[in-house]
Amino acid sequence: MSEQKSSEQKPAEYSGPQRVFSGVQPSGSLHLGNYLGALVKFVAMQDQYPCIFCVVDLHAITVPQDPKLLAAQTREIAAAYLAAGVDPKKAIIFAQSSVLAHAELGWIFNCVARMGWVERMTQFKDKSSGKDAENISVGLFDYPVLQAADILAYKATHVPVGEDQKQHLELSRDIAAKFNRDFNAPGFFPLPEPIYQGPGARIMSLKDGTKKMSKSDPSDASRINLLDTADDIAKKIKRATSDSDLLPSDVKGLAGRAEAANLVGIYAVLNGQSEQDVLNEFGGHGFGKFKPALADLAVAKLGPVADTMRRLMNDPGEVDRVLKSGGERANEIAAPVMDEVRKVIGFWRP
Ligand code: AQP
Repeated sequence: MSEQKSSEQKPAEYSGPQRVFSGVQPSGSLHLGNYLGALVKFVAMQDQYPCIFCVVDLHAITVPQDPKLLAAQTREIAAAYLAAGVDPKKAIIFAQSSVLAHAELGWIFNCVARMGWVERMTQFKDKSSGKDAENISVGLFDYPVLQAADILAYKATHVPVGEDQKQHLELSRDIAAKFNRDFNAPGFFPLPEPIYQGPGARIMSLKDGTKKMSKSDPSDASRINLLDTADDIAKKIKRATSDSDLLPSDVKGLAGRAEAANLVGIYAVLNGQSEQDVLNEFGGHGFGKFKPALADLAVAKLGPVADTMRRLMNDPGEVDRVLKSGGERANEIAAPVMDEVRKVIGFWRP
């Protein structure tokens, strides 16, 4: 793929400030994968970089959403950011549709990205497979191009995401590089670096250790939702697919045991340990001992997050204030970038 060679370029020529951008869709209940793959990482980054965390409602409408629920879903994601520990004094939290730059730059990038690049996105292929292809929105196909605009409207340099977003981030880099080249503007956009290393980057379904935990999985038993009760969490972990072997005492013994590896991985991330530490404690024991310990740990860690989310959702005033002020701050960063973009492209200006 010749164009994608640009993914290997380093943003060495870019001399602007380092900045983090990421987002979560208000398209359903957040789950443990979103929490460990994204939210926990956001909190870790807010002390290192200027951070912008978006609730990506323009992405959510690529599939039908109930207009009566969408604003509440947006508040719910913002509440999850706050409950997970994102501090609105440090990081900007806002709704994507409140900053027009996303849509405008998304259109411009539609004219930079190549059909072949977008057609290769495997997430679209997965999401559209088995569905009536004629009836899928153009937006669902185009989603990764808007994602590039989300990041680059702020000239963001780092993007904490789960591993499922790797290919989309490569596309963002390709679009940035092609824009810089096509408009003879070297270093105008940075080539954003994905940050998905580390524990929690890929949490798998509780029902199938080869599939990622996902909001859109029809089985609610496949995921732990952030707002699940303690009882729900315990039941889901008890019924999670496992095998009849004992846990190994060495991580190498998890090879070929996708479900066991996933449950041990979840325990390790929630407890801030390595998988080996977990096996030092539970190796040689069966799931009858391990699953209740995992359930207790998950309830202890997620319970306070869910309580804070419920409190914030019952008082939307606080979340609305955060989103409003975040939208204004985000716009202050994006507006001058868009002025420069229009100039670089050569649009008419008074
Ligand atoms: N299973 C996962 N493990 C680790 N990280 C994950 N993320 C999602 N699933 C996992 C990360 O969560 C962030 C927000 O994702 P999103 O809501 O914008 O959309 P998504 O990636 O499409 O999440 P879902 O749950 O899988 O939704 P559906 O089912 O609608 O596709 C991203 O950083 C993502 O990497």
